[in-house]
Amino acid sequence: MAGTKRTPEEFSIDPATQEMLLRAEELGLETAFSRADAMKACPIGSDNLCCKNCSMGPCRIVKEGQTGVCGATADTIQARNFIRMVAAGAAAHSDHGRDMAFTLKEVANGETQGYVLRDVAKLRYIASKYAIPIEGRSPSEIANDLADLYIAQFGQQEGQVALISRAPKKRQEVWESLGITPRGVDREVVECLHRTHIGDDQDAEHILDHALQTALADGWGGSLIATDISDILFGSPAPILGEVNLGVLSEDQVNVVVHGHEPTLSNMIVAASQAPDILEYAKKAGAKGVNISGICCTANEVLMRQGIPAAGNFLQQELAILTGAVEAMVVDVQCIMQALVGIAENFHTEVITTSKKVKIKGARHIEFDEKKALDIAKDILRTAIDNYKNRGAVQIPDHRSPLIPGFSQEYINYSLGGSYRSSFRPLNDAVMSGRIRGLVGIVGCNNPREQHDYFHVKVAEELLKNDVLLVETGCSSIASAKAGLLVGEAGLDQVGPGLREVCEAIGMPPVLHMGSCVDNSRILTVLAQVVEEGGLGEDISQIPVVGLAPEWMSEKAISIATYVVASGVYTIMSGTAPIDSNPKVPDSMIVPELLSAGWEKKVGGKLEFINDVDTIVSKTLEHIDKKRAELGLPAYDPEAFGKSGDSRMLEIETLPVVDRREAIYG
Ligand code: NFS
Repeated sequence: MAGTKRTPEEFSIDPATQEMLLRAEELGLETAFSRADAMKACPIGSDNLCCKNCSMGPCRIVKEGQTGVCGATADTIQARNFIRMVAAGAAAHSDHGRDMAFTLKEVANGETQGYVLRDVAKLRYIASKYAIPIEGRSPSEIANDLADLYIAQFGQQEGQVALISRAPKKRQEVWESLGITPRGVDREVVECLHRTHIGDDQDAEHILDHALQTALADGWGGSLIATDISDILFGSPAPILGEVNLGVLSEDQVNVVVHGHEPTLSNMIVAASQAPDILEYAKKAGAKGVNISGICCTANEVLMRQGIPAAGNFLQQELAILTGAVEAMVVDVQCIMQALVGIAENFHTEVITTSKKVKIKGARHIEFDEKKALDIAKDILRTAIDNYKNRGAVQIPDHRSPLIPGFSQEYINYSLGGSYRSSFRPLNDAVMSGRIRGLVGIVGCNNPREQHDYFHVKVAEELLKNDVLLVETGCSSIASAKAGLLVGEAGLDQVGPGLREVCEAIGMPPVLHMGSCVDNSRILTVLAQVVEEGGLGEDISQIPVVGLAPEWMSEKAISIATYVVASGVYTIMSGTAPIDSNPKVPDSMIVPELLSAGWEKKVGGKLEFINDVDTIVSKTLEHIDKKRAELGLPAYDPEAFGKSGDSRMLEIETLPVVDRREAIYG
């Protein structure tokens, strides 16, 4: 593909994206899509067969028997490069979690402006998991203790990350027996960098063991901390009606797009946008109001809690600016393209950086501080409103889709059993009976080297037809939402008969939106609860479940995939494999083998890179059926279902009244 020029339809399946790509072409502007065509990927780097960890190189391994100057073999180089990706991804998620923990501490001590402990029930529940006393204590006292415990997880040197105790017992034993139970989040990341320095760990398998340990510190550590605290501060998500795609931008309001990952700033901007003084200020500027929307995982954070519309996923960040309708794009950390500033120069859009950790040359910096959160959020909004008068020509694609996000573990538990008997029993039963064939999580990014959204949507559609219940997060969930799969009734005509019955009985869409990328930790705790509920084995590795990251591009995605595998789940990524075999370098076969068969033997989950929708779907279903058989569950049979639920009722209603009784009772 590289070097060739694709059409807008080849770039993306999303009509709003196609329209904006045409506009970019008319205006002669570059986007990540066109840059991906122009930038031929380095073939040695694609296989990860180069090493620049010291200055004796950089070394490139292109033929049999060749090593780096230090003697490093292809497999050592590939394993080192892989684990460095895990370290960077785990660091990004976990540093986000650390900031959340510090915010919790400040909120507990009354040092912030505008934040409250919104979900006290979750605070008490989480605190009780670690034996933090809760009876007779104020929420602030409990939150203070929980914040201290969570902050301590980062610098902990020995023992195990406390949140590991939330994994099934059997899983913990697997980690213990392999010596990969994470000790402290920072320690594992630092050790990755130490081991991969010149002259350290030079055994691919041994290096990759530590990749598992580090990723576990992310999934069952940093990311889970971020999710827990976001819920405590901003509320555990519950279903809410939302909308996605660039059509959510407004023609006659000030558009502020929040982009990045941390919910602390975006939630405050949402709150500030509703303040009377800000509305007044916007009206004086000639606008009808302030319209907040999100891009990337920040979008998911405010969408699932407050119903704030999402303007798009990762590859739509530049396109939002191309509409000419965005007064300010407010960014914090992660997945923010430097190209935003360049494209914004052609419009009136202000790109505003807000994190202490992230500045972009040419962007305005308004640093966020939780202690003055509301004041700063208002400052940012006033800057955007002041910019409204500079708006030029506007072209907002008329595409927006409804969705129902907000399926947290707490909500799924409640929806399945009600307030008094909340439980996962109906879910486990549905899997055991075969109404639901299995569970699949589809997560992760977009990648302009692939057709935008195509893999996410196509794989989802195929699995739904096969009665697979989907949980999604991040850019994947936004892709599915744009395709109409995240609404209850509308999505159901596309799903298999058994899954349809379950969705109708419970009143849920066939694709459950679980949040942002750090919320992949919710998928882990959901799987732990499935095990705890009983009937589907004693360990996550026994559940008929598969993890997919169809359009991945970031190091965070590699960390996620690794902790999902380490938790016992078969995981498939597609697009570019970060570690690939070169037939001319036999040693380059070793690491892909270690990640798949090697890890399966150790942890019960394996990581594979497959670049074809049909193969992804068939391997996913094959794995689910294999796990069903191992559990002694009935083989999946779509013929067995579809004779109850709403479709059956509709059929019965067409019968003469006298025949209905017989139809129902036989
Ligand atoms: Ni996660 Fe990918 Fe970024 Fe979110 Fe989207 S690109 S690894 S899904 S926004 S983090």
